[in-house]
Amino acid sequence: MKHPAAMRWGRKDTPPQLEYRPYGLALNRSPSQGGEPKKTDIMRDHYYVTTPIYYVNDRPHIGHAYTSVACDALARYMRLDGRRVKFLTGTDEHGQKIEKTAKAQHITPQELVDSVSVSFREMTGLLNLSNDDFIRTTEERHKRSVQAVWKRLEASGDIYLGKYAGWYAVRDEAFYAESELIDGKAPSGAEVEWVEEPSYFFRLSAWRERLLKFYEENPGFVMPASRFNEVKRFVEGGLQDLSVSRTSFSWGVPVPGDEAHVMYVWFDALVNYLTATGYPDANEGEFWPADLHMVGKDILRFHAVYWPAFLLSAGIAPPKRVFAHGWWTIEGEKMSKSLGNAIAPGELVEQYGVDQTRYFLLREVPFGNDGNFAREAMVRRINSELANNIGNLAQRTLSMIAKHCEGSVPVYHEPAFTPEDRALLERVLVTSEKTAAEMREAMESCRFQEALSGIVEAASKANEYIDAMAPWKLKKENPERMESVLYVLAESLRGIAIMLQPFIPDSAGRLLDLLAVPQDKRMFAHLHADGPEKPADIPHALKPGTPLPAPVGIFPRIAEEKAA
Ligand code: ME8
Repeated sequence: MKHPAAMRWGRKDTPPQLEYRPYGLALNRSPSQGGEPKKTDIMRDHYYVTTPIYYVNDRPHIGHAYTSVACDALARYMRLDGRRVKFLTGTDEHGQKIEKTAKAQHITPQELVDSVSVSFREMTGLLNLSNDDFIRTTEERHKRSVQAVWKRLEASGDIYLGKYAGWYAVRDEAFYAESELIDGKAPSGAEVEWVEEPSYFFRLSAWRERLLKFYEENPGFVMPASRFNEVKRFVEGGLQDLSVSRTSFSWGVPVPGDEAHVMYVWFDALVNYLTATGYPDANEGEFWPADLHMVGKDILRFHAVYWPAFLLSAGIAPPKRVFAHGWWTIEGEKMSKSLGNAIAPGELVEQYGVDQTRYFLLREVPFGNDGNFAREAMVRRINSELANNIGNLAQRTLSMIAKHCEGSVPVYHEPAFTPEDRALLERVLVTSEKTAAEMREAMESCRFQEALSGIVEAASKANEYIDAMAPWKLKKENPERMESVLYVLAESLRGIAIMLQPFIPDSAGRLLDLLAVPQDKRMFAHLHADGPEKPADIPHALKPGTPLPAPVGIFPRIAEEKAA
């Protein structure tokens, strides 16, 4: 059956009523298919995003899950927006903290890192992360890479041998000046110990002006902006040379040419981002510089001060951006080992579902701010937005189609879309060119909450439309109009499901399956009907008559008592 409205795609005498600007998929078109590629197309081609590599002295908890899920949403979003993505995560396995933890457990550091690294690898499966690589700093490829970077710093004259005498916090794996201590402890509250030993230093003090110049030339280097100000103030205050090797323990990468020293664990750890691009064999590789290092606010200094200084000294471009996110408290309390209140990602996934967990983490708090994890809030979010709003829209639409349209995509009957139809489709699809542009901007600046609330709002509009149109009444009065209304709703659902994919990939995918949307028609560019090749004033990609699978519920309600 040919969809009557589809005819309009070929009609030259009907000018499109809305301006049509292709995006997304167009980026993948070769010049022969679509003219000269724009400069921005090339710039937008690659996207490299990283999580911090996690210390294996601790089991995965909600803090790790948070960073990882945020990076995954970005990676998935960028792929759906037509970019070639590399998404890296992994484990940080050297240093005194790991050596100490192993000793306390009467096992070797190697045994410790092998067993705990597995639990972080398992977390990637649990949370449905789409990482392309999982790096471990004990891997051979990494040792070669760190040593190669070290040699470059040495060659540039920024490394010298001296003696460190000062405070060190094993928990933070960080050196502190006397003036930084608060009541004899690190500013983080970690215990410090006095360290006096031979050490190689990195001439960080010489990098103050060059770093400040780099910040000035790259105003988006650290986000949020308030965090960038903190970084700048810290650097403006003057920098001391940084101890980059240790001699009092051996669990680390040996310093080339002086095996009595192992490299400072943060030097070793930061280089992981470069190792994964193929360094040094492939130089910096096609994905360098990284587009985004996602980190918690506690480790911003390492990423925004030390790391660009190391790279600039090595003659390698620094990453384009570091985003420092906030911290979660648990039911109002600081998460800590002594309180034993850390929540394992597996526990949440088991109780609420993987997409529900992902959704809550990114929806609840503006990214960058601190947040509080409360089960009650989680259940409320899941029920009101996923189950009652989006789930209900899907359920009502799909079950009416199953019942009254012989279980296949309904026909949109001419004449053309009514103002109400148009308003909804424009909100969900066409203006989603606007919505999509807004979403791209939101995603590029990690405003996940905003991106999600836009989608939820679109679903509310669709629910208002279904109530106003009351297709159940039209069944007798005007069955053709009922079909048109259900068509518009199915199209809206398609748009909503496409946009939800980065956040809740499994549920969104199943929703698209229920709409029989082919796997290769699920990119952001497909929000506009069949993609940029088929401009239409109002998109309608779903083909009337296409058989649909029997509808099933996708967003279950969580029983309130479960929350207790
Ligand atoms: O720092 N809320 O590893 P890590 C939010 N190995 N995020 C939290 C959190 C919380 N309550 N608790 C921890 C390291 N995090 C280094 C990184 S990268 C070259 C090396 C976050 O396992 C924390 O902010 O201690 C950090 O970004 C991440 O978990 C990893 O912490």
